[in-house]
Amino acid sequence: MNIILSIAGSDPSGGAGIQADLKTITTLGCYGAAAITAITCQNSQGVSHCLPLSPQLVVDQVSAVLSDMAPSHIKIGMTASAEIISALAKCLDDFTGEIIFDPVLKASAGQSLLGSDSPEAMVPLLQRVTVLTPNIMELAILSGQEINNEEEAKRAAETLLDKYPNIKALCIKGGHLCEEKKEVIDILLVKAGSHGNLQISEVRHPRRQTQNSHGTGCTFASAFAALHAQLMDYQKAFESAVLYVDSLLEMSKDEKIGVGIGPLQHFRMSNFKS
Ligand code: PXL
Repeated sequence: MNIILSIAGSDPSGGAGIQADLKTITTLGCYGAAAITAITCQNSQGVSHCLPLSPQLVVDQVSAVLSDMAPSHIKIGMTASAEIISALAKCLDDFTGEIIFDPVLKASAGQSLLGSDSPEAMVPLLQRVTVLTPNIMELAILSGQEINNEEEAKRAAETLLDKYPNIKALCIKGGHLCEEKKEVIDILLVKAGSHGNLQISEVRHPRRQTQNSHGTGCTFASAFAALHAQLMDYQKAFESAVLYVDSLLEMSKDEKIGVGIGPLQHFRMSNFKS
């Protein structure tokens, strides 16, 4: 039995954040626990407010879970404030399992979800986590490098992997790269062996035409965590997580929930085989 703890913001419309994480973890056959960093008010049309919880309340939720059960993996999404990031980095110091960090900076509709204008606020967690799952915009901001193509994306990822020795694997979600192309390229970089040689691989898949894509980033990182807990291999977890999200986008495209960018329909995925 694999237990995954998600630490993320709440999306009351159920599309992103902790709600998407728990649906993903559940349909992939793991037990999901959840500690909330912030309450957002949002729906398929955008985020109207965001209230970060106090760092102590976030840490107390995490401690309540970790003192009672033993998650093998922790997935972190929206962190909401520089103070929550520092407090989380400190409270996860003794955790020895994998920590998958989706470094959420903005909602897809553009609102800041970091609560700080400076991506430097993320440094304490970047020093602590083992897997990073940025999209192209997050990768460009965190590395301080411009990204217009696949080669620049790999270079930016290498910069982060050099800078943060604890990060063992970095998944680049390529959906926002070359958006005019019919194909999406997702890239995995894994530090292999004691010298940290990099193994780089990619998965190419068709770009899905759909209005229902809210929560795709949260879902990918949670799927990676749940699949890695079972497969114990970065490459296999990456390939399977890409397939999970791609299948979910396809299966969610016809029915609309909400009037804006609709959510994914995780309940259609209970037969997914990794
Ligand atoms: O997908 C980024 C994200 C993460 N977490 C929460 C969100 C969003 C996007 O809206 O609301 C809570």
